[in-house]
Order: sequence, then structure tokens, then C-alpha cells
Amino acid sequence: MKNTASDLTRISKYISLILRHKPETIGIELDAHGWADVDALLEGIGRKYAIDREILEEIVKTDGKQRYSFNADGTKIRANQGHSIQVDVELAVAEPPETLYHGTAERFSASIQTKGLLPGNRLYVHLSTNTETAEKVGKRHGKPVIYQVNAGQMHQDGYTFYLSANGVWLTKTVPAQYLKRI
Ligand code: HQG
Repeated sequence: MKNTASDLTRISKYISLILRHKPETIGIELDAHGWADVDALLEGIGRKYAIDREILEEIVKTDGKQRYSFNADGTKIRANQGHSIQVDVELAVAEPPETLYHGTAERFSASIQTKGLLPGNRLYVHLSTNTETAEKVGKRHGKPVIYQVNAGQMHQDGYTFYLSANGVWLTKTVPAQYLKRI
């Protein structure tokens, strides 16, 4: 039986859970750089969904946010960013644009205004280069609110920024003084 587009989305969400947060769900481990063995992943997912190498390759290739990468010989796979578990995906340190954006929900704004942006369960705070993306991210949590991040000033002040393989800007925290609600 062929997977429909919504089956593929469901499998992709399951892959995100495994590769970013809970590899133990299917009894596998990630290495220090976040890599999982492709055969072990296929076997583990196969207990729940119809999947083979070809389907996995299609999911990786068509993923809207390019969330996953294979290693050079295709034996391993990892998520490019978004982890809550301690892995080092060899993020590239990069000079950020002057302004970045973070979308969140209204109900978090009082806390953000005083504490700044904190990574929560994830390893980093996620930032985007445009307000459209920030708005979409914010909507996942409730009534969206967008913060403008003075990334240029943060960079000047010595904060480190990373650009993930799929174009997400990441930094450890954003103190409140660099934030402006727009
Ligand atoms: C909020 C998706 C209270 C923060 C997206 C966010 C993204 C605070 C929530 C990626 C806070 C954490 C990540 C503070 C931050 N007080 N709340 N001081 N500081 N928060 O899901 O950024 O589709 O862990 O604003 O596209 O929403 O999964 O982070 O609302 O890039 O690939 O705490 O996930 O990508 O929520 O989303 P999350 P996020 P994928």
C-alpha cells in the first residue's frame, strides 16, 4: 500500500521525535554528533509505519524545512537542528544579520519581557530572518507575537550565533535588552 502525503508527514514527525528528542522510543541511540544508523532507524520506524530506504529518502528530500541530513555514504542520518538532547551537530558559527525575529505566543510575553528568550527544552533559541516564519512559529503556541532581535548588537557584544544546515539561526539565549516587540 502506498503512503499518502499525510502518512509521510506523520512519519516525518515521528522521525523528528526520534532524531531530536527521544531515540529511545524505538530503542536506538544517537552518537555524539546526533547521527543515527539508517538501518536501525528504518527497522524501528517499520514497527509502526510502512517505510523503506526509498521512502525515507523521499521524506528527507521533500521535507519543507530540510530538517534532516544523511552522512556522505548514506549510512547515517541526523536532524539538522531542534534537538532537546545534548548532541553536537557541528553547527557553523556565523555572523548574524543586523536583525533576526522570534515568534512566540502572547501568553509567554510577560516572562520573555523580563527573562529574555530562553531555550526551554531545546539546546538553543530559534530565530528566523523574516517575520513570516516567526509568525508561523508563534502560531504553533497560541496568539502569535513577534520579537525583533538586535542580533548585530548581540554579536558585537560577544554573543555567538550559529546557522544550521537548514538555515535556522540559533543562539543560547537572548537577554531582554536586545528584544523589541513588534
Ligand atoms: C518560549 C519548529 C516563557 C519561546 C519551529 C517558545 C522552530 C519563553 C517556547 C522550532 C521564554 C519554546 C523551535 C521565557 C522563550 N519565558 N517562554 N523566558 N523564552 N520562550 O517549540 O522557537 O517544525 O521549543 O518563545 O519552526 O517555538 O519543529 O521553540 O514559544 O524553528 O522543525 O518557549 O520548532 O521547527 O517552544 O520552535 P519551542 P520554538 P520544526
